[in-house]
Amino acid sequence: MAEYLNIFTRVQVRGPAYAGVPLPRSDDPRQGKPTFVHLFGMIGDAQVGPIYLGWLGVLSLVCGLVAFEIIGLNMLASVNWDPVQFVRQLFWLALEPPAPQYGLSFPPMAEGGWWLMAGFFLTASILLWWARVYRRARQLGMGTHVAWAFAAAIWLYLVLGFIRPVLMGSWSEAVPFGIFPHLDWTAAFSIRYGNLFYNPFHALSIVFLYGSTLLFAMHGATILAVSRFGGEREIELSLDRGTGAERAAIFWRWTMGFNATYESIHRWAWWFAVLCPLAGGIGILLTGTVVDNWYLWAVQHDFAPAYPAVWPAAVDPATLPGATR
Ligand code: 07D
Ligand code: 07D
Repeated sequence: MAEYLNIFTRVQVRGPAYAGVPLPRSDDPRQGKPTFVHLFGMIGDAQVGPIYLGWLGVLSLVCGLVAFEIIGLNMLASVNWDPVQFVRQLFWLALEPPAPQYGLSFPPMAEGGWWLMAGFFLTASILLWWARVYRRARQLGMGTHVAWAFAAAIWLYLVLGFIRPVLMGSWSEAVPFGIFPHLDWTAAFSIRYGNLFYNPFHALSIVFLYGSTLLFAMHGATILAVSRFGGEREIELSLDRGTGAERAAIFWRWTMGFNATYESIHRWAWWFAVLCPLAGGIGILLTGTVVDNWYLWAVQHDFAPAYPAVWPAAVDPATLPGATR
């Protein structure tokens, strides 16, 4: 047997192509003849295809493509249809939402109308893909955990681009399309609302983000470390623990006194991942609707210190008359 205690190696087991379990009669046939790619086999399964497309998949891809085209062509138009400048400035180009004076109305196409349309098609694409994920899981007799985790990400996406702008009464509150422009929006949002670090839901979201990487590292490492004992056969081992599972558990009980189980570690992972955008979405939803300045909010709730009295007087801009609470 191949020595398995290595970070990179993966033994490639090659059987005959497998189309998957039979599908219900109401389903479409799967597309494509399966092929084998050795390179893919190094990071996953060497078998590529067949893929299930179905009408949800096709519609989602079409809507995604429409959104992608609208965004790309608007960016190209913004550099006067010059392909060289398009490539050179790609990361800085944007399709911006409408200006504040348009509120929630439909603005002229060149002043945010295209943004609304791209947003509509992107959202349709994402929701259709969600339905596809849900349906494929059901058709395979699986649980729908992947779909609900995806829904948590979609929640944050909808809060950022739809729910909060609607509550604020203006599309101008939403995120622009573009690589760096969406980062500029993120930084500006934080400053406008008094530093997002003082938003406890941002903090919670970070806890679950960092926690997810920690759990992922611990779990991935543990399973690799016991793979020489068949430890990566996690499902069999959660029903009937073998020596790999025992060693993995004892390792953590020895090093930190407590161990997750072959089953519970996946619940830890699922909840940490899901709670990251779930908590984040709550934090964004509260910003500007309930709380206008997170620093002042934190001072008020003994969560942050007020600026100390110094001479000459230092003025916190957030406390100036124009600033709102
Ligand atoms: C690795 C799975 C694969 C997914 C990838 C992303 C597109 C966009 C479209 C140019 C982990 C595919 C990218 C389809 C191309 C056009 C129009 C997932 C993996 C590879 N962001 N963000 C990125 C999105 C928000 C923030 C990168 C999307 C919020 C910061 C990528 C959304 C805020 C940083 C990207 C979204 C925010 C990034 C890498 C939607 C607060 C970075 C993403 C729909 C949450 C990082 C230059 C990645 C970067 C980055 C996509 C929303 C903040 C372009 C699709 C508004 C601070 N974001 N983002 O790997 O390098 O995710 O930016 O909500 O530093 Mg972002
Ligand atoms: C974006 C969910 C939507 C994505 C979907 C996928 C496609 C197709 C295509 C694969 C990511 C769409 C898919 C389109 C893909 C292909 C081909 C999830 C998304 C549906 N922050 N911050 C967070 C940190 C600061 C700010 C969360 C750290 C500053 C704002 C996270 C730091 C300022 C927002 C986080 C830091 C600021 C956030 C995101 C450190 C900027 C948000 C969680 C160390 C100056 C978002 C409550 C997530 C949020 C968010 C981390 C700093 C602003 C935990 C570590 C102070 C405006 N920040 N941040 O899952 O939820 O995103 O806030 O400094 O909106 Mg922050």
